[in-house]
Amino acid sequence: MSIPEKDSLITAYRCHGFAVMFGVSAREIFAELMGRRTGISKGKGGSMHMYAKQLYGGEGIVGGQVPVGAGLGLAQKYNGTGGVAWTFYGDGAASQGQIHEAYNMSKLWNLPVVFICENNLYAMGTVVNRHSANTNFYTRGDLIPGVKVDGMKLMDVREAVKFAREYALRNGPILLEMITYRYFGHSMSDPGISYRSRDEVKSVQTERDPIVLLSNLLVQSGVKTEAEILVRPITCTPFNTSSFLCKIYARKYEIARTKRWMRNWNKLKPIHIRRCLKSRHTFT
Ligand SMILES: Cc1ncc(C[n+]2csc(CCOP(=O)(O)OP(=O)(O)O)c2C)c(N)n1
Ligand SMILES: [Mg+2]
Repeated sequence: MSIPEKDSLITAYRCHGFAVMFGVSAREIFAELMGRRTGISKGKGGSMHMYAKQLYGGEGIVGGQVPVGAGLGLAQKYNGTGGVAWTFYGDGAASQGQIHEAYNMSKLWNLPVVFICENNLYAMGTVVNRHSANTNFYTRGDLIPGVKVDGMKLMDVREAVKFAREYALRNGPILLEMITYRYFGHSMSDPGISYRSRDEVKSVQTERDPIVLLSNLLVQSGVKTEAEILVRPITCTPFNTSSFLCKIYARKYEIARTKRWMRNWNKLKPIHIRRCLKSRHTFT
């Protein structure tokens, strides 16, 4: 997946991965989680509110980001940037009125918006068929075409995203429903097993997990052998500088050691917080 610099993106509260993708360092993310002023939102946003250039959050109000996403699409079109606005929301948000208002205006003006419904089958303590009459979220955009994608298959996601971007630029909005799964409860107060069985979670983890599926694909297509795929223990420490990444860790660690906060950390096991490798444009 490759998202050009000019594209904008907005999502709900599960935004850490997007922050990394838009170049925020792991250190700024962790600092934000700890409420520190060195965090990406100066410690005032916390887990749900992370921003970067062209990343518009991180929004805690379920569904509230979707009309803003349509607005981002309007901005892209008005300014003639050639970019698209990626607008994410969950299955729990998909039946809100404001989502449908956003669909309507984006189709009326044919805005370059890719709506992505991350259907992980559960909202807050409830399963999709208890809150939605039509659980085929990709069909719910009225005149907006929708595609159902297996969100657990990396290559499927990649192709769908590529197609949707092209489509949105030429024709206006499109809706992707990514079928995925939530392993954990909704939040810390939800153990995640009162509305589903442990067996269900286990079976997805063993049969449909994206890492398992990608590994199988690599083996089946002869790109890697099973032995190469086997997970090896992480041997990278600041004192083992055998690889490129380890060299980066070591350099960051040496710089960090000169800082006062790090000296106070000496009692703790060293944790190496490196600037995450910028992943935008890394994959094509
Ligand atoms: C307007 C609004 N109503 C209720 C909540 C409380 N709430 C937080 S998350 C959530 C469920 C969202 O489910 P979904 O969109 O499927 O996202 P998921 O947690 O599965 O990623 C609810 C009801 C909220 N944050 N905002
Ligand atoms: Mg959900």
